[in-house]
Amino acid sequence: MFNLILFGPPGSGKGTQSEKLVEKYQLIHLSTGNLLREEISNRTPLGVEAKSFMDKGQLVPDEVVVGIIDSCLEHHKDAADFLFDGFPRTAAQADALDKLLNLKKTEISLVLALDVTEEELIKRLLNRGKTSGRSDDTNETVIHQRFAVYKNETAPIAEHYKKLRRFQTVKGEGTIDEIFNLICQAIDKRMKTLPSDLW
Ligand code: B4P
Repeated sequence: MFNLILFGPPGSGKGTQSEKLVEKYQLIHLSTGNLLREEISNRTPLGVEAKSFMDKGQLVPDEVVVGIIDSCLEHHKDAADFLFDGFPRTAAQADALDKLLNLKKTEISLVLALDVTEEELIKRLLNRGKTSGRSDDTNETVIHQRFAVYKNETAPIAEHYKKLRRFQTVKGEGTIDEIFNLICQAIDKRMKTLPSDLW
């Protein structure tokens, strides 16, 4: 089994690179951002609740997001390899993910963090906001709030994966293909060090 976390601040390219990675490595893509936006567009009660947090640049409460991931893992009971995109984002989510994977007798194989300067992130998000219809991308105050949440709540969980020697930083600036190649090199290297019956 191979379980990858794509880590990094808002706009670092997690979603963009995930699309290419799931195709190349046949991973099941679990993006909490996409799953939440799906709830919003279906106007479910969960979506209405999530929207009120996302529009302000805040994180959706842990129990909501962990519940979504739990049911997705349950839905893909027989699947082996997962790509977690935008999850975990808090220490409580990282802890919950360890427990959920433990129940499946597996664990995180690798965490890849996309490294992008704040200046470039702002440029990308405002640019995406022009076409995506995402209200959290059009307002620079909300974007700064998302960066603050990332620094305070998400970035610190890197330590958990560093202790396990599963954490690696990848340059997240350059063309999409250049970054994709760097990510693939890191994955291929890690796969070589895992016993073949584990992936
Ligand atoms: P997400 O959907 O995860 O989105 P993101 O972090 O803003 O963006 P991502 O890093 O995926 O960027 P992308 O590839 O699209 O989260 C949205 C919100 O949902 C959160 O703020 C939060 O409220 C909520 N949420 C999600 N998960 C949660 C959780 N676990 N717990 C609680 N709340 C949660 O790239 C951005 C733009 O850059 C795109 O337009 C792309 O085209 C462009 N781009 C990408 N790579 C590029 C490159 N190399 N060069 C130039 N442009 C590039």
